[in-house]
Amino acid sequence: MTHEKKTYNVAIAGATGAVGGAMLDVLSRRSFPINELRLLASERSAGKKIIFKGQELKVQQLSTESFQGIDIALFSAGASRSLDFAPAAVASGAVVIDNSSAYRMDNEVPLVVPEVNPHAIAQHSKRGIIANPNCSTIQMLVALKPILDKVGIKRLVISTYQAVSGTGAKAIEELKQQVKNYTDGRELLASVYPHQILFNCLPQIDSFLANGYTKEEMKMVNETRKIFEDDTIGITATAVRVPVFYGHSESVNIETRRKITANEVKELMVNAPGVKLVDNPDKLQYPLATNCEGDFNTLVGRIREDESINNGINLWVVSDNILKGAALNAVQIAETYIADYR
Ligand code: NAP
Ligand code: 12T
Repeated sequence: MTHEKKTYNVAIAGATGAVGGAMLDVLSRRSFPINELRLLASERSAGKKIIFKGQELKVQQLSTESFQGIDIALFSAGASRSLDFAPAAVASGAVVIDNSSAYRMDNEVPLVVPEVNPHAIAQHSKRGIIANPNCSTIQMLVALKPILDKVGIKRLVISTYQAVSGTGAKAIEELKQQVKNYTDGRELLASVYPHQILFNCLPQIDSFLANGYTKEEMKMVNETRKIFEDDTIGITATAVRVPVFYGHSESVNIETRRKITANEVKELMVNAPGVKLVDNPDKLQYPLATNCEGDFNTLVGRIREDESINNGINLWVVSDNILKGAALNAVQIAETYIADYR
């Protein structure tokens, strides 16, 4: 007798976007066990055809009726769509894996990086929703987890250098247009970002809060504490948009609770799940945004002891923000969910 492998009905809300497109790619590359795949987007894209594994699928308009028979709903259509439609997906019997910021800090919604806190997925039953963290948080925590486990973390000082693809398809287009207009000698137009992004570094990602930080910076503070289940870690961040298409880079300064050497950190990184150590200064090799595209791993390098304090380490962390920062992490959550909780 042959046993058929269990398969699932999967919906993608935001299937035509930068993240949604990557979700299709990741589901295919990882041979996720799909029975039916339902592609959802706005009215604008309804009827559009998308090829998945050689099969033509028609995009449907996202509505409260979209989720009949769906087991897993991957949301990547913006926070307001998650707030409007995730409850309907849950009511239809689906588990929602949400890429937006809508539910991340909800006490009844687990916030998960599978390499870091897969056990939190058990909390999915409270609201039927599992949240995917912010892209900058995810890649940082993949690198920090082995250090946390080995010597503890007291404080983090972070600066990010984030790609325009994090903002979505329109921002990728805006940087391309500015490159083209520059080479054609025409005026550069900015509409997605408040200032020209070409040849610039914008110290603003998402909107400003009353404390002078941006929402993106505070996501790194609050999401890290939630995922590490430790509200005592000191965290301060500056999030910067740079004219890079794909790949977020981060400078991470860590004050550890106990001493660890740079060599010991390198050894941890060699064995860390989801990490690729790229740290050969002699050969001018270090993590680069141009080398992370399409890679499921987070690249870690420039590992040094911070000589200004007793227990300090510096890292340079780079990952494909659309993959580990969004689509891959969401699909990994789905894989752990079906393996352990279904
Ligand atoms: P994008 O390229 O702009 O794509 C947006 C997607 O949402 C498109 O498929 C769009 O469909 C759909 N959409 C927009 N308005 C809609 C509506 N009223 N009803 C139904 N669908 C609608 O953006 P993206 O980069 O893929 O990001 C999408 C979302 O993912 C973001 O808003 C954010 O919440 C989340 N995200 C999370 C991370 C993270 O850090 N984990 C990173 C990036 C993005 P149309 O084609 O019909 O317009
Ligand atoms: N503003 O999902 O613009 O919280 O790069 C992700 C990326 C918000 C989020 C960005 C953003 C999120 C960005």
